Amino acid sequence: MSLKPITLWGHDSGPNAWKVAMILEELNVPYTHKMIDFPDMKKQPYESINPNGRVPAIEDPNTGITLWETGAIIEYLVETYDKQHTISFAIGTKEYFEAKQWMYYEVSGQGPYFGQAVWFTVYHPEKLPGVIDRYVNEIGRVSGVLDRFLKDKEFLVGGKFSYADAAFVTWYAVVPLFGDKIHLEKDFPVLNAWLERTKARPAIAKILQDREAAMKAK
Ligand SMILES: N[C@@H](CCC(=O)N[C@@H](CS)C(=O)NCC(=O)O)C(=O)O
Repeated sequence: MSLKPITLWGHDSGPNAWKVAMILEELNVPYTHKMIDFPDMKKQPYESINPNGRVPAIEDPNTGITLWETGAIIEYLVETYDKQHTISFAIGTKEYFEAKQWMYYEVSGQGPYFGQAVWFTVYHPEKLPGVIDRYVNEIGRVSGVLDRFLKDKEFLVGGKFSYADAAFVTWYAVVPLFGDKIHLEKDFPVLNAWLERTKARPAIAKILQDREAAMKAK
């Protein structure tokens, strides 16, 4: 069956929509990645696609479904378009639930902490060292969890690459902003090797290149 392209609403530098692009690319599902600036997300017509005024959101002409929130979108994409379970797991299996566990950890435990660490380090008008420390320390804590769990494992779930691994990649690109405070290679070598393994996949590497090109074009 030939699929019509899914519209993916994203932002050139924001990490979240690029996670969705990785999944679409991995699954070979056609899509059009439309960029929207932060102020325009909080106005019509975009607000009728995502009332939360953020990206990502998708509009899927094949099913008539519009969705927002990265985790919900990724679950939808794999359950709709990965019937062969190339990057996901059969419904109801142990691995199916474990992959969800890691993705929920990513959307609630990685994204918000990494995002606030960036906000308070780079954008917040006052420098609040206690707040910066709190969020940067959380990056260390979350990274420690992954580093310990991945010891002797190639990927997070079921011994194969899955959407759960892909979900963590883009937020790690912010780590250089914190200078000496976080050294992935030195402090979290297992995590670092897993990120490199994941980033070496052709679909993931392509999206990271697309993101760089979109940021440069801005
Ligand atoms: N929980 C949301 C977070 C979405 C989010 O914060 N996206 C950022 C870009 S990566 C955004 O749209 N920011 C706009 C803003 O903060 O005004 C999700 O995972 O989809």
